[in-house]
Amino acid sequence: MKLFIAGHNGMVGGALVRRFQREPGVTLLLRTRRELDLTNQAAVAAFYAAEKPDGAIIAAAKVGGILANNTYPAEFLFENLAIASNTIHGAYAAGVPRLLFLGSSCIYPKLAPQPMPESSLLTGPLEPTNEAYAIAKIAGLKLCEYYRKQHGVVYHSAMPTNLYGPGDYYNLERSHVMPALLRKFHEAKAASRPEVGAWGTGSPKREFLHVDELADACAFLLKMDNPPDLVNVGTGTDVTIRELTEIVAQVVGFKGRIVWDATKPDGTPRKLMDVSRLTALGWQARIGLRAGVEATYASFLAEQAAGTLRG
Ligand code: GFB
Repeated sequence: MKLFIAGHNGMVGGALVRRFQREPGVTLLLRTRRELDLTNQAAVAAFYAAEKPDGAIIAAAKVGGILANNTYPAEFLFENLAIASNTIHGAYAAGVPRLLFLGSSCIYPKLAPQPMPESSLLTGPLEPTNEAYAIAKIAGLKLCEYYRKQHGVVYHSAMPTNLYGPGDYYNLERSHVMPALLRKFHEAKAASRPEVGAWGTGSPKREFLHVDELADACAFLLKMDNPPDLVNVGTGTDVTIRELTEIVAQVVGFKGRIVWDATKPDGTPRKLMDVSRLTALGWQARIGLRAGVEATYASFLAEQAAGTLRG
C-alpha cells in the first residue's frame, strides 16, 4: 500500500510515520510544506494525479492552543477548510480509494453530554474559543461522509481528544496546555524561580491521549473493511487542569507555587470523549497519563539537547 500522510512533520504526522514505518507492506508518501502547499487546490490535485496513492491520512492542519485559536479565527477557518477540501476532493478526483481524516474533540457542542458520544455532533452551539477550527473540522468529516455515501469511496474520520507527545510545539503563547506547562516548569526549575503562571482557573477538565496511541488507532481503523464514518479516539478519563499542573510539576521536579491568571480563557468546561464505539470495535488506549507525561518530558529534554525543539 502506498500511503500518503499529509502533515508528516507535525506531532500527529510524526507519530503516524513512526507507526506505519513498522507496518509490513506500507510505503510512505510524504511531502514537506515547501514541496506541497496543501492550501493550493491545483498543486494538491496535480500531486494526487501524479502519485496515485492507495490511501491517505489527513493529519495536516493549522493547530494551536486556546489563545491561538481565539486570536486568529480567520486563519484557523480558512486554512483548515482549504486543507480539508483540497486533500479530500483531490483524493477522490484522482481515484484514491481510501482516506482517513483527523478532526478534534472540539467539534462537539460546548455543553454536550459528558462523555460525548459521536451522536452529539451538531446538536448545540460550539465553544466560542475554537469555533473556527471546529467548523473546518466538521466540514472535513462531512465531506468524507458525503463522498462515501454518494461515491462509494471509503473515506472516514477519527476525532482525537487533546493530544500530547514527542514533536509537540512549545511556543508559550500559541501552544496547548501540556507543552506549555512542561516548558514553564522546566525553565522555572532551572532558574530556581518560586512560582509559575498558569492560565484560567484550573477547573476545566480535559482528557489527554498520547499521540502514539492515536497513530495506533489510525492503523487499526485503516485495516477495517467497513470503518465507522466517525469515531472518537480517547482514553475515556479526564483530569482538571489543576490536577494536570500537579502531575507535570511532579514529573519535572518543580516544587514552587502555581499562580492562576483568570484573565486568560478557561475554554470549554469539559470535553470527555465517549470511547465506547472504538472500544466495541476492539481498540483501547493503554498509556496512563503519568507515564505519558514522563515519556514526553524525556522527549522534550532530548529535543532540546538536539536543537530540534519546536516553538
Ligand atoms: O490546551 P489548551 O490550550 O486548549 O488549554 P483547549 C486547555 C486548558 O488549559 C484551558 C488551560 O482551560 C487553558 O486555560 N491552561 C492553563 C493553559 N495554563 C495554560 C498554558 O500555559 N497554556 C495553555 N495553552 N493553556 C484547544 C482548542 O482547546 O484544544 C483547539 O483551542 C483544539 O481547537 C485543542 O481542539 C485540542 O483544550 O481549551
